[in-house]
Amino acid sequence: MKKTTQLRNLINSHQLELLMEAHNGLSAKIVEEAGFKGIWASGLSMSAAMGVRDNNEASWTQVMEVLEFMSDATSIPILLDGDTGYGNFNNARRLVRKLEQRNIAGVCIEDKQFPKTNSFIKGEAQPLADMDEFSNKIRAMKDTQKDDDFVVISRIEALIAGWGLEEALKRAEAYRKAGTDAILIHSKRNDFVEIEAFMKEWGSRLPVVIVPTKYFSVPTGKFREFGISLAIWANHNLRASIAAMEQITKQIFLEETLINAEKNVASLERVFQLQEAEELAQAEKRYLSMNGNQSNAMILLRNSTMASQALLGKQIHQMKAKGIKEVQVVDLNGSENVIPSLIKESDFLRGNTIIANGDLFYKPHIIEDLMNDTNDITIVVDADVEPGMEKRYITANQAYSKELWFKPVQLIEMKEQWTDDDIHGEFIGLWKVSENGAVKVKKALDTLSQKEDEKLLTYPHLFNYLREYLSISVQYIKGGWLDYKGYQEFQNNGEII
Ligand code: SPV
Ligand code: MG
Repeated sequence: MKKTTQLRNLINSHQLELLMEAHNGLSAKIVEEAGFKGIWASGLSMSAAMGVRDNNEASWTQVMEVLEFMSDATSIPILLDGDTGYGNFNNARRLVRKLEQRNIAGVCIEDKQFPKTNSFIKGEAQPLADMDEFSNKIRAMKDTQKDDDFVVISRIEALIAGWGLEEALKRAEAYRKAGTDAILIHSKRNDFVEIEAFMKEWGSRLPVVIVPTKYFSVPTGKFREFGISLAIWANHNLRASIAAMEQITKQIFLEETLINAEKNVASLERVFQLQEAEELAQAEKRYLSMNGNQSNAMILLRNSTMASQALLGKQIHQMKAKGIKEVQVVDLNGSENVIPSLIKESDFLRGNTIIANGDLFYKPHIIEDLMNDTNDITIVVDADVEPGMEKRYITANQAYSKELWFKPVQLIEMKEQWTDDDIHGEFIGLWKVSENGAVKVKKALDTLSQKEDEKLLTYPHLFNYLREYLSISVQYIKGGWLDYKGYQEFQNNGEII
């Protein structure tokens, strides 16, 4: 249902409805999630959140920017606190046009003069708008709206300014005649006396809206009893967030650590959830891999020394040059073991994903061949291998051969130790998964991490497990690459620039 229609239905529902304040996209989302049927875009709260006063210090276009975020973030209607309409009838009717374009369901304007002041600051001293001029402003707004359901509410400040009930009723009637959809009767008393008196006289000529900020102790049942249509909890998200921010800021300032603060803040997961990060992840799966050849890459960075950073830069550059659009660098924070990070970032494995150690430097054809490979899982193996330390040796169904380069080669086993007779090469820390391969790898990581401490898992664990039910193809190379140590040696000799 259109947002305008939703708001109109709330106002005409013949029962008390409740709006909750929001002042940005985030708070608007929270209001919708809680179950409220509508949002009050409070002038006080939006201005305070911007760090300025509720005196039209934020321009109406700045307010509009905030509203756009709020509206995009939610599907329930937003009623804008439009202050005085930001000028005369002409400004107010332009406001209506712009609000409709941004899918804002309605606006409430108050019969004060621009620039206004918040009603709870020296209310008596505030000049009211001329009643006839304000009525014409309402007419101009109603004449301008394109959508019949767009709501224009007139807020009467006569009680705030101390002009009394009679003036309030006179104005309400004038605004009704001008075509307003509802009357907001405002009071700064801490009881319900003024509103009660107004309601008794007003009856049900038009729906009535209230803002019980100052008479917060009046039970909601009383609003129902007197036939109020809409009550607005006008500033409580703003005030709650001020209290929360002050508390956490003070705590972190005094403690100079996050140790105790962590439990007092929303989790990062909650932040991502409110931002709907998962929706983007799903969309990426759909739209980023449309072209079967489009690859992404994940680089696992073990340390962040200068040499490592240089290699990383080279590798990213090379990948981008080969058309890999998305390169995700995962910092292992000095850990030698890549598996826990692979598990953590496994969402990134999605098809045509290249996984590379950060400390690699290789000839461009190596990555090109890997990108063009269509097998589910392919590992790059250097056939030029000698016994040595810290290597991932492999045994394949076929040794490297100049003549038999076209024959498919499959992994038999990956080993931590050299064995004399059957080593066919060394895995260089560069591999690729297809979409199907990505699913299998994720499953394997899941199963393995349930069986064993993930910190103890290594590439040999992963590949030897996978090859039991899936063939892992081997892309042989002969040299043409350097790791971190090799790179450093040459660099020290001034031979690589
Ligand atoms: C607002 O929320 O900005 C309002 C309501 O206008 S009040 O602050 O009660 O005037
Ligand atoms: Mg306001």
